[in-house]
Amino acid sequence: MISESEAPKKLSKNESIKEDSHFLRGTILEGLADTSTGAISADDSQLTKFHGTYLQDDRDLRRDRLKAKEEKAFSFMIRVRVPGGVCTPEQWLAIDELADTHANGSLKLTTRQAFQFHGVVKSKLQPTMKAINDTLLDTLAACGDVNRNVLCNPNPHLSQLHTEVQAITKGISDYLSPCTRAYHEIWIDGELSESTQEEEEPIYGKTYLPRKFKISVAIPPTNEVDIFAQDLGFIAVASDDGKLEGFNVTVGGGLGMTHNKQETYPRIADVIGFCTTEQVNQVAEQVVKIQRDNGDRSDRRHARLKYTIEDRGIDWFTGELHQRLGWELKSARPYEFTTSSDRYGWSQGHDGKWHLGLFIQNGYLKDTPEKPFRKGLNEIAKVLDGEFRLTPNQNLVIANISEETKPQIQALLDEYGISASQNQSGLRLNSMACVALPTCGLALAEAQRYLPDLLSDLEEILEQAGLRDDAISIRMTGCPNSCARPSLAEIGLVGKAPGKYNLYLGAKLNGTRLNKLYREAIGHEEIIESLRPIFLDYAKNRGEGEQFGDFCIRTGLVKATGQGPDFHD
Ligand code: SRM
Ligand code: SF4
Repeated sequence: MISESEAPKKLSKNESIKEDSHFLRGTILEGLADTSTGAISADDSQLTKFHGTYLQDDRDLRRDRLKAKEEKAFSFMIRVRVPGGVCTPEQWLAIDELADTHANGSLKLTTRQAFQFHGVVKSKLQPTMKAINDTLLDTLAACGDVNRNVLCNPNPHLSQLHTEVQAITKGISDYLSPCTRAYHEIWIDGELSESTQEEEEPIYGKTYLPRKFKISVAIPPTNEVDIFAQDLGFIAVASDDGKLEGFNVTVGGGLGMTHNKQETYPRIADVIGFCTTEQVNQVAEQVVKIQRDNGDRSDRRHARLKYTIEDRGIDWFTGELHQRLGWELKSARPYEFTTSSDRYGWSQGHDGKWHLGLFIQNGYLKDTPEKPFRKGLNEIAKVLDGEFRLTPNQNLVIANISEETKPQIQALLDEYGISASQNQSGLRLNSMACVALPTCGLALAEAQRYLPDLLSDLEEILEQAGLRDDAISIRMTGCPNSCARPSLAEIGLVGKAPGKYNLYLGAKLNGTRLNKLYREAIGHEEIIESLRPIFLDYAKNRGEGEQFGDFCIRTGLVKATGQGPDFHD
């Protein structure tokens, strides 16, 4: 008789949805054709994630709709995959136009260098997806239990290395893209193919991965991509003369957790070795396959690679990887990260081209009469001879601008008030907030709509303390899923209930140390009154060059945290 502990665990519902979906087709097309509702079926809404779109409803309108006995105000969020965040001016213009014609007039630059549209109604979903594909960007695997948008350092000008590494990033993204023809059939052709040719997913198989999978590629000394938050990471290693030699490999990072569930926690990735440039895709494939075969398919809260590694040990993981590769990773090479912040303002590259780092608050672009930034960026796209780069900090780099075009771009920045919007405190320049309300179905509290006001109040204290220009990172999310990576911010605020946040302190600005719980379920005034004495003390008593997160650890406000459940204490 099989004992209870040996009996195979019941698979989560999503596993049968995937299994029965005929490579992600489900009944999506029938659902789209049904005009009696603005929604699609629950099962299909799990499948559309793999296609890059989520069924949502406007949570601000829920109560009124319920009172009026109307169905929820359903619409779709669409996430556009942009490997390494690189987007041509033509693509920018097309995406920008779609925000007005097909969505709610806003554009969100996400923490994974992607675009999001919100408020796309069902009748416009298919035309929008098709129009996105016409731009040569796509949404396949932007969400779902597959490899997501691959991140890369957004500053192309820092060295020759950056161009090469961006190409490798795009290569990984393409290599791990799902092969299903369902995407093309549903969104481009509008009908399922009658072909009886057997379909295959050589890397993922029929049930794809147990859970989402995330990769980023970092180029030291900067860590904008938050490499230690990723399931799989590649840290570029260069020779003394700046030539790319290969990559240190990291595995098992991830930040999502659930309040009051000790068995869920953020985890910093382990560095497990070094591979050459040519070996990158092989390593990526085998890491994905280990997770495909060993990840927990019974409990989606325990299904990320970080838990597979915690449960079985990093030595098991590395051994399994070596066995599958048929060769061993070399020892990891030395590397150093100085910051995970973006760089702002103008800088000139090794080839004479100009690059401009722009602060976009929370990555949220929606024009108002006072801040017509989308319009301004649109006008810039019309004259730009380089490209846009979305950053993993929800900001924007306008890259590869020629000497001749630079004055024109500067004039447009001035005309549309974008230049003036760049004069911000060090805290704001290092802030991020996730979308949260009203669209995110999982939000417990506000984030994007609230952080700007909280920052204004905190800035008064910073001014008083003489800290206005100090780079201190602060990140807020509406729930502990951690979409703005709050556990890696020197000040992390995680929504617990409407108007209430857990306050975490003590991460390192370079993204190598998690923060730790300092106050629980506090509101606006308590957040301010908790931070006030710390800011004042920091201004007065910090050591030479000491960063805020390090100060919080040294002065014993919180203990430096290692991994796992320790985070909650
Ligand atoms: Fe996220 C779910 C938004 C980056 C961890 N995330 C969601 C959903 C789709 C809510 C849902 O499942 O219904 C959010 C949509 C909100 C909306 O209305 O648009 C959402 N996540 C975002 C974005 C847009 C935040 C932002 O404001 O920029 C980011 C989109 C990235 C992209 O372009 O692909 C975003 N999400 C992240 C990150 C950061 C990262 O990847 O570097 C994390 C933490 C890292 C990690 O995965 O460990 C993250 N999102 C989650 C989780 C928790 C996963 C877990 O392992 O526990 C969920 C919930 C889930 O998957 O069940 C989630
Ligand atoms: Fe939604 Fe939570 Fe992610 Fe914020 S952190 S976007 S509230 S899932």
